[in-house]
Amino acid sequence: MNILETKVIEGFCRMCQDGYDLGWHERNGGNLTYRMKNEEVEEVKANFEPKEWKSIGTSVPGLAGEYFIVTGSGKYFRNVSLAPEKNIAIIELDETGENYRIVWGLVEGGRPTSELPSHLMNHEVKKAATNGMHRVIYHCHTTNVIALTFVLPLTDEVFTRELWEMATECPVVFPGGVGVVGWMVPGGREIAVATSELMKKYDVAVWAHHGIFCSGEDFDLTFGLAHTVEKSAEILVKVLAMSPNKLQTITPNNFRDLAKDFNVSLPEEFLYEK
Ligand code: 2HA
Ligand code: ZN
Repeated sequence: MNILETKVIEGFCRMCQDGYDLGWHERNGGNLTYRMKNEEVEEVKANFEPKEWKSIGTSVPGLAGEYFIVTGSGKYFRNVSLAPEKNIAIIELDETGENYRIVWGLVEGGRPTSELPSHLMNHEVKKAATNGMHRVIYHCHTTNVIALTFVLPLTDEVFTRELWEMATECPVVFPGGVGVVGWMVPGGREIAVATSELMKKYDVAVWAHHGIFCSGEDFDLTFGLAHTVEKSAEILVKVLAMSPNKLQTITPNNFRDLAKDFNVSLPEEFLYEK
């Protein structure tokens, strides 16, 4: 089986291209990881050439023995579709969940994304929280969400409520809301711990002055989630640019009516009176 023609590698590459096309991946910005299904590993295993084990930099015992497709550190999303084997890799985790090795890809050298600790800690939390359903973690530099982190208070309540108000489908797409991490140094364990803590509750975490992290079951749902959040942020940026005050909006009671009809539960903590 040509590994580049498998559905899962094609889906991974298409998501990288879509994110690049929307302007969320300048230079080497952003990263994507996917926790593979057993049958997907079996399908491509004949292509594996394991390299040496390396430390992850954190411990994810809940992911022991799992395989992930990952973007490469310093690689550009705009190049992924053109040459997947040079820009992405498949990695295997050992039985302790403390080490990984590259088994395919990054043929011209390199290592997995600089945000590997954040990605894997988020995967561990989401695998446990969703009974194994969530498989995708996506980090992108969404322009309008980043812009909002300079003018809105950095709280889960304000970001969730303001984004919900900007488009009726938002509370249906992310009924759990979004979490917010204040500015932190990227790439390390500290930001990974803070993000994975938020991921216990949310499928979206905003990194102030940096971007977002999203979690989901598959490429469509996870990309769609990031797209919906960023679209909503874009509307809010336009509204705020026109006027500091809204003349009318979706009210807390409108949200409660929506929740009933669409059969979602919207936490009351986000439906505060302003
Ligand atoms: O350059 O986006 O957060 C990759 C990143 C780091
Ligand atoms: Zn980033």
